[in-house]
Amino acid sequence: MKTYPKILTIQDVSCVGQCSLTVALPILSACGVETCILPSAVLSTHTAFKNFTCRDLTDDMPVISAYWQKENIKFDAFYTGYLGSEKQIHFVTDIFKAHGKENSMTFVDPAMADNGKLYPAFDKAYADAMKPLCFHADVMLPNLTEACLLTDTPYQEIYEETYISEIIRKMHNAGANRIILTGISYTPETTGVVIADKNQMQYYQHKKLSQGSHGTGDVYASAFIGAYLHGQTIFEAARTAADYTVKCIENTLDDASHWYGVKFETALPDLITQLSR
Ligand code: PXL
Repeated sequence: MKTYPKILTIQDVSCVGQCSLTVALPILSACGVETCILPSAVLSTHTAFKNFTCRDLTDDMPVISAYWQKENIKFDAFYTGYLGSEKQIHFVTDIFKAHGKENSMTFVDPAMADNGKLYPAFDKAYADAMKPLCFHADVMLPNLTEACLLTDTPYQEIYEETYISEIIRKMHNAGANRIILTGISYTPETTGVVIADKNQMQYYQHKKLSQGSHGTGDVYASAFIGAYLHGQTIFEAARTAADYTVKCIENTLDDASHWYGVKFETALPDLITQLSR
C-alpha cells in the first residue's frame, strides 16, 4: 500500500470558524497524508468574530517537543499557519530542527494579513519576524497583502504584472525558494495563483467569486500541500487547490449565515477525485 509523508502542522485551534487546524487536519487527511498537530493557541472562534477567548499555548510548545524528542519522533514535512506570537515563530524554527529528517520539507503560510491589513492580533514587528521563517521555507504561500508586508512593498488593489514580478523578485532576493502567491487579479472577474521558483513564473487563472471569503487561505494551503505530498507537481497542486477552493466558495455563497468560513467539507469528494486522476 502506498503511504504518503507524515506531516506536522503548527497553527491555532479556532474551535468555531472553519480555519487553521480544523481545516488543515481534515483536508490533509482526505489527501491521504498522516497529519500530526501542534496547536499554537485555542480560541473560542477566529478573530473576525466580535468577541473571542484565546488561550496561548506558547509555553507548551517546547515541552511537547521535549517529550517527542524522548520518543525520537520525526516528520517528513512541516506546515505552519496562524501563529500566536514572535516567540512562537522562533520555537517553530527549533521544532523544524529537532524533528526534521535530512530531506524534510517546510511549507510556511504567513497567515497574518489579508485585504491590505494585518489581522487584529499582529503588528509590524510580527510581520518582520515572519520574514526569515518564510524565506527559509521550501515553499511559502503568502497572499498579496502578506507578500507586500514581507517585502516592504506598499499594497495596491489594482496593479499590472510588473508589480507582481517585482514582489516575487524581492522575495527571491531575500532567499525565498518556491513561492505560491494567491489572490492575484489582473481583471475584475478573475483571480489566480502565481507559482514561482528561481527560474520561472507561471500563472493559473480562475473564477473570482466574492471579495475574500474568510478562511480560504487555510483551505487553499492545506489542499495545495495535500495534493503536492500526494505526488502532484507544484503547478498541478496549485491548480488542484485553486479549483477546490473555488468549489468550496461556490458551495457557501447561498448561505449568508456562513460568513465566517467556507463549507470545505462539501467539496472534499471533488478534491479526492482530482487526486486520483
Ligand atoms: O488563517 C486565518 C486565521 C486563523 N486563525 C485565526 C484567525 C485567522 C484569521 O483571521 O483569526 C485565529
